[in-house]
Formats: sequence, structure tokens, C-alpha cells
Amino acid sequence: MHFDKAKAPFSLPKLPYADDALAPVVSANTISFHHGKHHATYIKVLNELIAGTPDEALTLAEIVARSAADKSPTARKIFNNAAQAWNHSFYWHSMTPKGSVPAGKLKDALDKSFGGVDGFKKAFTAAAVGHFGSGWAWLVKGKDGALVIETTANADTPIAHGGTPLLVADVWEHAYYLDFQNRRPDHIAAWLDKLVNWSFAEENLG
Ligand code: MN3
Repeated sequence: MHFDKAKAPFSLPKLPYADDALAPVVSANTISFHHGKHHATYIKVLNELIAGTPDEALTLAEIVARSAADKSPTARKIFNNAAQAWNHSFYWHSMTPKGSVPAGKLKDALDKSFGGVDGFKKAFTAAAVGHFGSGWAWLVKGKDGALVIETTANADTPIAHGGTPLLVADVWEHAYYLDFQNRRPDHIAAWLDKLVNWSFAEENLG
């Protein structure tokens, strides 16, 4: 992915669709805050934190991995902003206005791991809705190749733990509050029905 290659200073990646393309599930108003303010701020703060440091020679994913292993307060700030920058880029690509269905080896893997797409949706919904507070719900390829669902809190991300993410839903309230208020279950149901970018997930399966 393009954002895997970039180095500092990082810039806000363009969305892979128009800002009203995901409406009504994700409105242009939500996108204007979520992409234009939240995502932009993570990138701005990250650039400020790493200016003049060795992190400037690293890609975003490399900064996430380096700072994940460093428990100093400065590294925690760098981790939070770098991971949020990476997670949001991954999130925008996890959605498409075009509608898609799982195909090929991804469909086979979903059948094997969840007994089919409906089984995946049920398990993903339970994880995303059941996650307490801010965070992310992921479909991840585990080390043994099986697909698993994980949630991470706040900025945490599977790429800090050696995982290979295929797909992510943002379950921070800023992702859905303007459109669904407190109704995270309704947002996740609509997100799974209308917006999932299965071709992106298949590409990430490798
Ligand atoms: Mn977000």
C-alpha cells in the first residue's frame, strides 16, 4: 500500500473515494471530521514528535514497530499517533462504495475459519459491539494462516504484534456518532452489509 512506503514528513493520504460516497452509512459530515480533523491531527502531531529524530528515516509501519517496543513516555506518544495514522489509512481502504463479496481464497479462508461469511459477520459484530470504549475491530491472518477476529484498544494495532490485518472497523465513537449516535450495533450492521472492501481484504491475505 502507498502509505507503507512514505517517510516523514507524512501527509494526509487522499481518500480512495469521494467524501460523500459512503453515505448514508458514513456521511460526508463524518468524513470531514474523521479524515479532515482526526486523521489529519494524528499525522500533524506525529510529524512534530519525530522531527529531527532517527524515526524520520522510517516508514509509518516501522515507526509503529519501533515505538511499540519502547516504554518511554515519548515513545508512547509517538506510538499512539503513528499507529492511529496507520490504522486510519488502513480503515479508509477497508471500505468501498462499490459493494463487494468475498471471493477466491479469501472466501475459502472465511468458510474454514468461521463456517462462512455469515459466521464471520456474526463473530465480527460480537467483537466490535462488545469492545469496551475506543478501539478497532480487525480481521487478521494469524501466524498459522487461520483467520481470526481481534479487537485492539485505543491506538493499538495488530502490526505492533506481528499480525497481518486484512480488514478493520473503527469503533471509536468519532467513526459513527454523527450518523448513529450511540448505536454502535446499527453502525456495524450497516458497515458489514454495505461498505466492506472484500477485494482489499483478499489482497492483504497475500
Ligand atoms: Mn478514527
